[in-house]
Amino acid sequence: MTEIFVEKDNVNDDKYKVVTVNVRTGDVVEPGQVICELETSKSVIAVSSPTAGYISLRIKPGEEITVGQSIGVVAETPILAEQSSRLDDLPASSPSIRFTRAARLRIVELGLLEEDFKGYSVVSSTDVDKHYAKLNFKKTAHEDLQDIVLDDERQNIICLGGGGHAKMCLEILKRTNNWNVVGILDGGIPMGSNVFGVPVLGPDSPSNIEKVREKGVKFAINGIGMVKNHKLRYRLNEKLTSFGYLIPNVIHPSAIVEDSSSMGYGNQIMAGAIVGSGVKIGNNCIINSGAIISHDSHIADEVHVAPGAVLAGLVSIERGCLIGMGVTVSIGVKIKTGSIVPNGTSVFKDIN
Ligand code: JB3
Repeated sequence: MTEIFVEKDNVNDDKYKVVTVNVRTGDVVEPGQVICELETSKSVIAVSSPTAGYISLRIKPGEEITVGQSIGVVAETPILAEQSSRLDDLPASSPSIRFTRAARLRIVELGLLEEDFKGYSVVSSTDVDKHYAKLNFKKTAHEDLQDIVLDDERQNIICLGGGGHAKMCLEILKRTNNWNVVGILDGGIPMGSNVFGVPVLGPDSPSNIEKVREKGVKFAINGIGMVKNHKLRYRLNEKLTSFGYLIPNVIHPSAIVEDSSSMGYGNQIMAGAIVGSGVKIGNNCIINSGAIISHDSHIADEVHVAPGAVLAGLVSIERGCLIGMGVTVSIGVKIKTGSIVPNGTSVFKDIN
């Protein structure tokens, strides 16, 4: 990612006024392409893109900006551009740690988490690179991922994460027999080990994810659960799609999914779950073991309905909710975006 700074145009001015902004976040730019124009005390100057890539600018026409200020970045992928544009709106993950802007951009770029820097007081981009290097991304016997064994008969798929939730997903993939899981990317498990016989190939660094894709693996599964790792699960979904992976729905053979129901992609329907008539499910949801979603309910994207939760008919669950184990939700109730409903709760009225 290349950051774009406002350069000094003349000795007098420390501030400029933004006259025009010629691009929108996510647009593709070429080196030298004029991305905005700034009014100085003497003239109007053009600011051009330092390199090619996907742009994200954080300035608006009429705004006053300061010399030396960072006004945006040019990133390798639209997702990185979009993520960096959201950085300023996101509070730092820990109030006690001060991240430089370059460090926050580097964390996004390397697919790390700000939470990884517990114990630091100030984090610079050098600290981020050092931390990344420590994750021995470089010196690995699996650098070229030569352990990957492709299968011509079945669909080849890569799994991100190798913990409890991933194990449940791996067992469903094995049962449905259409899938050859080529490996697991998880930096927290020793490389060269295996989970249910599936080799752990290394961490999910952008280069590893890309290499697996280049080997012809089109499909990926997000094996990270959604109890404490919301952000991580979202980010991995975005990462996978940004590298062009298809994320299939995975349905345990013992689950009941009525024909009249519909769902998007990347959903995981676990053992004994019931998806009733006319139910609509978005993308990247987990309907966990034995959960019941009754008729005509709507489940938006990135929702986790935990084991044994029971939703009556016409229930609406908005994006990013966690419905705890054994929760019951009464007919027609609406639960707003990002709500966490604790285990065992009985919900009789809307959660706003
Ligand atoms: O409640 C139920 C039935 N299942 C829970 C599930 C929904 O959520 C389960 O009990 C856990 O609470 C949780 O499952 P998950 O996410 O598999 O958690 P855990 O067993 O702790 O495994 C997390 C795995 O993610 C570990 O192997 C970590 O090394 C790995 N991990 C952490 N950060 C990562 C990253 N893997 C990748 N690829 N990328 C990361 O950034």
